[in-house]
Amino acid sequence: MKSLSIDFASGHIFGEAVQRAEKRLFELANVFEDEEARARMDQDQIVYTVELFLAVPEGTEGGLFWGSTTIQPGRVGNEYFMTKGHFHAIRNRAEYYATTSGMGALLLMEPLGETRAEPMRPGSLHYIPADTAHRVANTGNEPLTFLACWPSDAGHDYKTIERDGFQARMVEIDAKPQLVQRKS
Ligand code: PAN
Ligand code: ZN
Repeated sequence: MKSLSIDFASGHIFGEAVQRAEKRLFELANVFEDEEARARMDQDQIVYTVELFLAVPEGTEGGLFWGSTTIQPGRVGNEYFMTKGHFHAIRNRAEYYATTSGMGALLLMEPLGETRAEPMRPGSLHYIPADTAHRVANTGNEPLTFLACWPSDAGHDYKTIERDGFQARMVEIDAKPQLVQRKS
């Protein structure tokens, strides 16, 4: 196998085969509650970066993928910068997240919408069960980096979240991160 390495201090992964993708504000329309606030911000601003090692072709049964995500500190209105979030396309595929630096919250949503948050801090390890949508918010003042490992056939269903959103959002209230449930 070609060289592949992790710097555990920073959480970044390195190697010829590592792919990199950036998500900028213009790609996150309608992700945050305050869409007008997002539209007024610098659209080229990077919200998060993903480093990916796909050991086998996507969709292969029985393999594992490895990733590292860094979310910049920031907010859209009072809502923290966060990932788009997704269910896995094959719903019964689980995943691990492990935080290397920064502070954040892992939002976990069950199929009927029940949403909880697990605090993320350096060293925290998170098991994302099957059938659970997942999204991470950076609730701190520095970049938040976490590692991820998931099955190579899991796939990503972003459409369900684009349509329905999460039932709860991580927002800053009285200078503190709080999980606010949607009024239904
Ligand atoms: C992660 C995520 C990564 C970016 O590798 O894909 O953190 O978040 P979004 O995919 O929601 O934009 C993962 O959960 N893979 O399955
Ligand atoms: Zn995932």
